[in-house]
Amino acid sequence: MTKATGRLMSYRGLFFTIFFLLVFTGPALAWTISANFENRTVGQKANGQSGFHEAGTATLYSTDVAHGGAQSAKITWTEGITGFGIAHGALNYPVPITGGGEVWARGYFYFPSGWDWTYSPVIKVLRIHVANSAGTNVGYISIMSNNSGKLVISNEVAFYQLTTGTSFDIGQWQNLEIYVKFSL
Ligand SMILES: [Ca+2]
Repeated sequence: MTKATGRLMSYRGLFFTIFFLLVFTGPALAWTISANFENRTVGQKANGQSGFHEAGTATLYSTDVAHGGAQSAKITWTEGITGFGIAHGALNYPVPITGGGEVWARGYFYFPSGWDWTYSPVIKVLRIHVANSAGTNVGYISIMSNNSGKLVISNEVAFYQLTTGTSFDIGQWQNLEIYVKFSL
């Protein structure tokens, strides 16, 4: 049996702003996690109430652009770095999702004009972490970018990865969604 241990991670952002809404429903219970990044101190790490559970050191509350309200999380990505520990935000589930459960993840992303996707091999944008019942990492269900800004759909659990013909938008908000139903 696999279960999602509750890490929804996003990487990348020369400065991109994101709004997350994560919804889970199952046969016995349902919960929603959302982050709108409102009413928090601009320039501080985008953690805590209305923010991520774990934000990177370059993931900060901002008023530069907003999808809803007045604020978003701004992730500053320095050209050439991997972004690990710096340019990410994670949300943890209150309880694991076990076999047969479902999860919907949605994020609103804004990549500003001048954004450059050049990287090898891929850039991780929106991800759901999957572990086995012992808590050992199994892989991620992801939306990623290839090095020319095409959406890559990846299921590491099933060893499946597809590069689509669809490009990420630049200079406008876009809504990315992942739905997963976990096998028994
Ligand atoms: Ca907002």
